[in-house]
Amino acid sequence: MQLQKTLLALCLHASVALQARGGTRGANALQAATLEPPTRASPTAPVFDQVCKETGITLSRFMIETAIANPELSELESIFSSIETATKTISNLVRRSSLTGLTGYLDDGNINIQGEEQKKLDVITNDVLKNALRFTGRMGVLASEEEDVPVEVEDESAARYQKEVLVEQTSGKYVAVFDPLDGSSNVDAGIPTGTIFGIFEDNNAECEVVEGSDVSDECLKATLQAGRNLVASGYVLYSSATHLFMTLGAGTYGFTYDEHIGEFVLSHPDVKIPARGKIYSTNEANRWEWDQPLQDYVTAIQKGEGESQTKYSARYIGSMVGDVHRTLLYGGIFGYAADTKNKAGKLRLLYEAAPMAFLVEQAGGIATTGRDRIMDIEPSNVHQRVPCILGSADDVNELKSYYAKTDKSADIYQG
Ligand code: FDP
Repeated sequence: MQLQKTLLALCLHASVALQARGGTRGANALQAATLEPPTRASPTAPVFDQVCKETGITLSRFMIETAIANPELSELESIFSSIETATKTISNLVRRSSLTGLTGYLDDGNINIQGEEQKKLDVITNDVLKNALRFTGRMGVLASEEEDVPVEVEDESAARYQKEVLVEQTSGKYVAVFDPLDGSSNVDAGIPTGTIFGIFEDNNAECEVVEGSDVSDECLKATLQAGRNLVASGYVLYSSATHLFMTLGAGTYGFTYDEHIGEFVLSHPDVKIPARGKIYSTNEANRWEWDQPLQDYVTAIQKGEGESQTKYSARYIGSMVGDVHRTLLYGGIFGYAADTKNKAGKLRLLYEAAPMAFLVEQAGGIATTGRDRIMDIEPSNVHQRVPCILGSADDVNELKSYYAKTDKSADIYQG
């Protein structure tokens, strides 16, 4: 009894302390976070009036409170629980890969449709995430970077059997899109990698899977949605710590994996990207093949001749989750632009650019092709690529002003 009283006192004390340093800003901060006009009403924020010092606010508690405040979102609780389990497993697999023989490429040299050789970890992490999601019973459709199943693309007959939509027939009302191990070309060198995910509502009642037959057009329609329809998105970064950053459309929240209690704990409430940074992050080896406005912008910030009159530094990991994570926390601009060799850039719209755009916008940033908002692009192909430039609002707007001075017809990307 005495012990219970002491624990309760500790928890109540911790609650006050967290609020006093502004750690959990609660409903108002959550609701004020949306910059772009939302396509659906923002969820009501979870409120944490008591926080236990010993555990903090776990992701499970965050989702339980979210479901209490928004009963229509209650199914997301089990989806996040499955993402949590899968990404803890992936974090462990990545950390131990040099000891367990999981480095390198598949022995049979599997090449995916985009001409990339698949790593052992690409395949295993895909299975982990796919299985975790499919058994929630909440999923109608899953689309992953790593799946080899027919998908319909624009150029009908020849390109029909490309790859990578896995359709599960369940009663679920959600569609998940994901890249299980983004940046995996780096993984054997101990460089940060990550999982990116997005959740849409399955708004197509006609999507029905017939075993042994192709993916139906209705199921593809359920998958091919613009980013503005996302209900949730996030990433998990596997680095010096494992971080899970997510949004449900009312602010961006960051959790850090606490290995001592085996839980993701809220560490970055209501993340706000600085309005301007002084870091640019891009693969500059492509510079001579970029659009002229982008070349001119980068030259200006390198010389300290941009709007802020500050000389910028370059930081590029070459692993999107790590580069976006740093940009969210420190500010600045990250991008993979179109170049004359890759006319739509490299990043995939559905499971890389759009989920990251949602998260960045919810933190007060911007994500663009240079001209158009990433969230408004309607995908026509599951594996469609898109130029993606995102980050601090002032930095991205400055870049956009260079494009605005020129005619779109001169752009490499004509999407
Ligand atoms: P990776 O090929 O290692 O999976 O989209 C994949 C990605 O990594 C991103 O994570 C990263 O931002 C980009 O490619 C890096 O491409 P470059 O090597 O061409 O810079």
